[in-house]
Amino acid sequence: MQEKLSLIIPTYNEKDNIVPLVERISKALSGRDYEIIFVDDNSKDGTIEVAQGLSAQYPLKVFVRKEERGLATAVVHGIKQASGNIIGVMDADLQHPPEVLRDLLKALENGADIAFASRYIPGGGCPNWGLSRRIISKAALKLSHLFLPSTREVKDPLTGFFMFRRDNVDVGRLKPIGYKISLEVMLVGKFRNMVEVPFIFEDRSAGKSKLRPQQQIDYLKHILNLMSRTGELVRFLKFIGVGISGTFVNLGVLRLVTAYTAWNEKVQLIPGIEVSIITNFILNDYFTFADRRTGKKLSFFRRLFKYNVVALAGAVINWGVAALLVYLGLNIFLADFIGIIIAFLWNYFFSSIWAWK
Ligand SMILES: Nc1nc2c(ncn2[C@@H]2O[C@H](COP(=O)(O)OP(=O)(O)OP(=O)(O)O)[C@@H](O)[C@H]2O)c(=O)[nH]1
Ligand SMILES: [Mg+2]
Repeated sequence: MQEKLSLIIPTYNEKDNIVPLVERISKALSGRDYEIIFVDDNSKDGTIEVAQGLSAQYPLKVFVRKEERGLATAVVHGIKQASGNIIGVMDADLQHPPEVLRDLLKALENGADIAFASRYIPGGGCPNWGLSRRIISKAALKLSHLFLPSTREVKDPLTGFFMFRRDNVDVGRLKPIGYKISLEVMLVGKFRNMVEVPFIFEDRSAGKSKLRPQQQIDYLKHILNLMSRTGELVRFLKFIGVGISGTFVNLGVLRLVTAYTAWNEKVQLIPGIEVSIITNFILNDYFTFADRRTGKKLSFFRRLFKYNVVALAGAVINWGVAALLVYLGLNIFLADFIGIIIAFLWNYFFSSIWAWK
């Protein structure tokens, strides 16, 4: 039997988009069991009336929230009202072409339990974006890949256009902040088979963007919140703690070496660096990445070797960044501090994606 699709569409002042949107959805989904759920945050431009006016002709419901505002929480509200087992989420402004709904459905029918309409796989894209929006979007993507490792499997986990089976998500646990509902669903749900289908992010058909700088702050809060809920924040803090311990090991060994050898100073620095890399490795192996040690083919020595490569490259990066900034006129301590932060993020990222893959 065909599973019912509930398509959740958050709206805020989208009056002129509603009719073409519903017509295109209805064409794209003809012959299929579905409902459209609009969740509107009390628009004053007539969106609600236009949408309600279509409910006699199309399988469509309109929910109006008066107490709350926000894209992602509106979507959660809609999911709670849905009667279908397949949940789809899309924007109202026709930037998400309704025809792609068929590809998303096909992906679920072929065994995916969540399917993302992706801007960042071959065939997808956002050709009309300016440079600054491109950079912000890519930076946001890198942040999620860096700090929330389970998002790395997906090239565009921040898309607002996706579909999943409701049974895979405990809806009561969805507590998103801001805009990125796909990230919240992906990390709260239990998905084994995640698939992406390409789509071209079109120009807004009518109406105004609701994107505000506040959304970028909300995004950072959401990442931090998800890190804390998934245990990744604890992992990150452990990595910082281990890094600090390594600094003391490095200095302690340097003290011994300078006390007991008469080597050249450049050589005297080396044992402390290598010993601290090894103690950092052991602590990270048993402590920070304990959950990634078991069941993996990488032997202890392979992991140690890889971590060594990462940490030594990190040291070179620290030095290179600091030297460049000093060359550009920055104070040497500030330059070194920035070098340390960048090298630290490098170490964390490559430890996570390579040494303890
Ligand atoms: N219910 C509800 N919907 C919202 C809210 N903010 C935005 N939306 C809807 O969420 C969808 C995406 O918002 P947009 O403003 O288009 O965001 P965007 O696509 O990232 O930005 P543009 O490319 O400038 O359009 C649209 O359907 C909006 O109407 C809100 O606070 N509440
Ligand atoms: Mg939009």
